[in-house]
Amino acid sequence: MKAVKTVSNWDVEKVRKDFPVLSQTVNGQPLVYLDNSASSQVPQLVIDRGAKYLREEHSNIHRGVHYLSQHATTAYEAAREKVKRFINAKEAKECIFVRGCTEGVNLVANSYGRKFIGEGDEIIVSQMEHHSNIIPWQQIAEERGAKIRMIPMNCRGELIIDEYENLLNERTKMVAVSHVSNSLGTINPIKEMIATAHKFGVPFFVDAAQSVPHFPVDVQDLDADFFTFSGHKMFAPTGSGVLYGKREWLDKMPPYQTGGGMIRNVSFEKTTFAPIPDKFEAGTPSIAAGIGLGAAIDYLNSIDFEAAAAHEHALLEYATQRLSDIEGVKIIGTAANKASVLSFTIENIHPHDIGTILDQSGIAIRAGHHCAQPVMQFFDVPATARASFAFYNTREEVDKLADAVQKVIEVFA
Ligand code: C6P
Repeated sequence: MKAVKTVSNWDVEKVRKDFPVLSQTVNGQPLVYLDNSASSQVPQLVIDRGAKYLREEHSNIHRGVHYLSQHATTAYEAAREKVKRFINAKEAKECIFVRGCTEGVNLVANSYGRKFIGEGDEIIVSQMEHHSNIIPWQQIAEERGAKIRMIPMNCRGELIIDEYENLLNERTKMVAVSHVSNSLGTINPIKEMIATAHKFGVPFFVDAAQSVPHFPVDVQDLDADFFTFSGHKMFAPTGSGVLYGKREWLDKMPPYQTGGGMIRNVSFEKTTFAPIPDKFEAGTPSIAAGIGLGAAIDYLNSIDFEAAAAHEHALLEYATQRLSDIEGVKIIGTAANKASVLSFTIENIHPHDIGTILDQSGIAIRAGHHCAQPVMQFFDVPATARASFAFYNTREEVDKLADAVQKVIEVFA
């Protein structure tokens, strides 16, 4: 067996203690949580921050003159500042709070799309996108008389960059691509792809749902025009997420949803809108979740995120090797540059059966099409089993996964 490196400056046992859920047993076995791409777990610091808000600060924000409202507003806006620093946005106002990545894509597809996309225009997406980064573009394309163009991938699950360059032209109005594929784990060369789109004057939308939890990002360095991610995949509560957009775009875009909190002046003759970020944050937001997202960023700032990423990468390599050594297992997605995700199939065994049997050993993986049916069609499989790692996973857990996969094969034999 080839030697797979471990990361010496990462104390995984210490980090695991920060995540209370990891110490429980499931079906009589210690929980092995390998479904981090669906939702990651939440550290005690984030749980405590949410509880403090509910216990001591709960009230509506941006509206009240009273103590609690001002306190909650300050905490919520402090979370926005943390987001700004975490992704290195130029201004906190460029960071719009959304429910999650899906809402981020829908916001831009609808708002940008209604203003800037017209008859005969083209929107480029890739073959490995999550449905959330396909359907909103498809819908707006249909409404505006535009076309969707698709960047194909090769059999390793890597985008064919020459084909991408050939798709760009004067009709292209947006390129929308994931930073990391949720079904294959491929890390796309997003910085280079953005630079290419910009040569054609085309804005670039990054679906960062699967990158932000796994390695540091910098939206200014990437020069992304839009960049969205979900809190619940990065150690924060559900209902939190961020859409980053360059001010030059956000200022020009119309509101996506309308209602309270996003106006400057309303009369029956005419309504004018507040500047960003309020223009895109109609109604009462998920205040506790937003503050929780800020706490998750505090947590990530308190650990050595570079060492965490290196540990996770070493785990992915080790798991790839362990599973590749098992006869009958096929890895789906073998790109040279990958993060977190190990998708696989076992000859003649449905992924749902794999997932159910692994669950009996306390191992949580995801089985299905992962909301990426075009990827399944490309690899000609109905579904895959997917183990996805976070920095709190261990080599022992990978061993348990490999042993359980071997057992699945034996059960079906
Ligand atoms: N992927 C997975 O198990 P939401 O649901 O809005 O938080 O995120 C949507 C989304 C968008 N893009 C990518 C690349 C994603 O991975 C996801 C969510 C989960 O893979 C649930 S399907």
